[in-house]
Amino acid sequence: MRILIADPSRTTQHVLAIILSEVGHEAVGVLCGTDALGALATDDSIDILITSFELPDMTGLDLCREARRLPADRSPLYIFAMSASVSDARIAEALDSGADDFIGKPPSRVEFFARLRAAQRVILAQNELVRLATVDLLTGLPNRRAFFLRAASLIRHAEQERSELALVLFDIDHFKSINDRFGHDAGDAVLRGIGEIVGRSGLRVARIGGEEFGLLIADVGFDHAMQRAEMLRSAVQAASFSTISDELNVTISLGIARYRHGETLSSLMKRADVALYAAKSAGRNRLLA
Ligand code: GH3
Ligand code: MG
Ligand code: MG
Ligand code: MG
Repeated sequence: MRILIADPSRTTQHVLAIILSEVGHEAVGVLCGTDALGALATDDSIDILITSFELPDMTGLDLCREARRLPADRSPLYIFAMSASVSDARIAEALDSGADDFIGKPPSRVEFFARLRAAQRVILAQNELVRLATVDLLTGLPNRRAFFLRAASLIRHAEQERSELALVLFDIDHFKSINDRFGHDAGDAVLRGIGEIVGRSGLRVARIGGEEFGLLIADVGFDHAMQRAEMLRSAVQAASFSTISDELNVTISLGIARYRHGETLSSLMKRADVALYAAKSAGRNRLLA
């Protein structure tokens, strides 16, 4: 696991990091609460925060509370509060501030390792729940819920940075007739195949409905976003999808909308959906803005 240590002493950080490395964990240290929050916000691979009660810019308890307010799309975080002075009141205060556990400073090795194993069980279970809640079972792509969480987060980002964001919606053409002619299993195989194609494209496409997909493209110019969407269209057109009995070809229609600062997600979705509808009406297998 990756562990962030917030402690005002480099020596304490170093000693803890060595103890943690003995049981295979990788630790990084920060000296204050502000740096800890920065690291947690930017590095999603950190599973555990160990914070001292005493930090130069805020208390460890404040850090616990702030860490619990990180965006909902951040991966689960387990928090140890750590203090040299141990009392029932202090332990209760730490847990009530958002810590999951409390350790003495320095921690007793045997107990600390057991508490880390307990933490690891909780983290694995939480990550599994997140996976079940955010991954589409059939295609392995992010699901509708994951798509909306990410969209909210990217709109916040676009507002803060005044940066570019584009939303693409696409839908398989005449998909009903694939089910009708070749069976529902063949339809499922095509959906899985679409999952593989978009997976290879490196784009973070989500399955937001039966045969409808969504893609958010942040921080690139609109022309570039259109090129990426067009790349998807031609990749799907070029692919052939193997079902038990047939090799099928399918196409997709895409609508793209450029985020306008201040607009809501539902307005952006609406505009992409209108463009998708226009692409269908214009003959399908095309991208329209
Ligand atoms: P259009 O080009 O206008 O999009 O035509 P279409 O036939 O794709 O559109 P329509 O919305 O009428 O049909 C979508 C079909 O997708 C209907 C539904 O049975 C099928 N579908 C939705 N989810 C699944 C799924 O998980 N598996 C399979 N096999 N079919 C699905
Ligand atoms: Mg549809
Ligand atoms: Mg349809
Ligand atoms: Mg369709």
